[in-house]
Amino acid sequence: MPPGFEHGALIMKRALVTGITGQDGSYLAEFLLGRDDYEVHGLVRRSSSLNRQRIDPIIRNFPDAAERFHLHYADLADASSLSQVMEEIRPDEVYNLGAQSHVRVSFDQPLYTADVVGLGTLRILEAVRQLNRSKQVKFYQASSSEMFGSTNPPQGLDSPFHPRSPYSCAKLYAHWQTINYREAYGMYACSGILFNHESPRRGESFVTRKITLGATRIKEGLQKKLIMGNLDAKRDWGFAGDYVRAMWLMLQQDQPEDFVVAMGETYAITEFLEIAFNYLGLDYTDFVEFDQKYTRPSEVDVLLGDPTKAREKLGWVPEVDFKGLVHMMVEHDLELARREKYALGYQPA
Ligand code: NDP
Ligand code: GDR
Repeated sequence: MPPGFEHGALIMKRALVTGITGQDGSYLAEFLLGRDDYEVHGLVRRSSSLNRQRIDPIIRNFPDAAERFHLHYADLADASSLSQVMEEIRPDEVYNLGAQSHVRVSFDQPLYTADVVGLGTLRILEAVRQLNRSKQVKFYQASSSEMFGSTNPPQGLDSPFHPRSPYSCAKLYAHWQTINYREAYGMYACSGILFNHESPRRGESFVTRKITLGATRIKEGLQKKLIMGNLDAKRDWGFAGDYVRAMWLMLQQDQPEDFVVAMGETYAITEFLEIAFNYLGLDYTDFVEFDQKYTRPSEVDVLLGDPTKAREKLGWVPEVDFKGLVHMMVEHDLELARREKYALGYQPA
């Protein structure tokens, strides 16, 4: 009988995803629903207007979404809401992706960031521990390459941590809490240390999306300049759709372990700019200007991950390379810019 079947019937697993409205949450939900043997439950926060653009297509694209895709109100800042949802859903797998995830913003809101990213993880770990008394729940923590901060590249599982922002200090706290729950309570808990991953669904204020939105709007005559911060930083950038597969693979192993997920290549922001603008027949140096307000009090200069363990043990292979990622994002945002231009009354070419 194929795996996932018992007495001829498909056994459904229940996944609970915090941060389902974010970039990764939306890709992970699609990936799990695409497998047929998952019911996906996402946590959403109450806001004055709906913020579900990334997950709306799921409801359209999966005909059985009404049965297999469910949203629940809860907040990582509110322990009682987490316990309540955990009890109600009784998930098999929990993916903790919710966070105030903007590094620059964490300098403006350090306490809030520490609460949601650091204590929020502890709150959900506690809710999982309570449920673990009656069933085995597997837990995935979205840890970050930012935890390596100023550590010399390449950064891997044996590298020391040196966080450089309130965000990364909070992520490091959550990383160690995850490990401690595994060691103290025997919980199946994994920390995935993921390097930067991007997509057309990336938030508009992260550097890659800011570039592809800016370049395409400049191309269509909707914007004249692109104002940015430190262009010397280097990042190891991959495609978010590839990275959510690694999260799932981590929870399918015999033993819970931590993994670094990265492409193993690093590029300067100027290289991202060059590929994006060149694709549109433009030279970025004609349009990019500097503003101090986009810099950080302490910067992470170079990130370059070592994904050897993820490749060897999980069999994880990314499908989109750096150039393919930049082109995918530019093509998507060019279409958006064209639609914006058309809506403003320009005639389509
Ligand atoms: P996003 O910023 O796109 O999404 C963050 C999600 O967290 C949103 O759904 C947001 O909800 C939710 N959230 C924020 N605050 C709370 C709260 N108080 N309670 C419950 N949910 C909350 O992040 P990504 O998808 O890019 O990243 C996913 C996770 O992976 C994050 O934890 C991030 O820190 C981490 N990470 C990301 C990397 C990357 O390169 N993308 C790399 C390494 C780690 P809402 O829509 O309501 O704001
Ligand atoms: P990062 O991503 O801080 O690596 O965190 P971001 O895209 O914000 O910055 C990358 C680098 O670009 C420089 N930079 C700018 N950044 C932004 N946002 N806007 C600018 O105008 C700009 N100009 C230059 C930054 O200084 C930085 O060096 C992301 C988030 O997704 C985290 O949640 C995640 O944990 C890490 O990636 C891995």
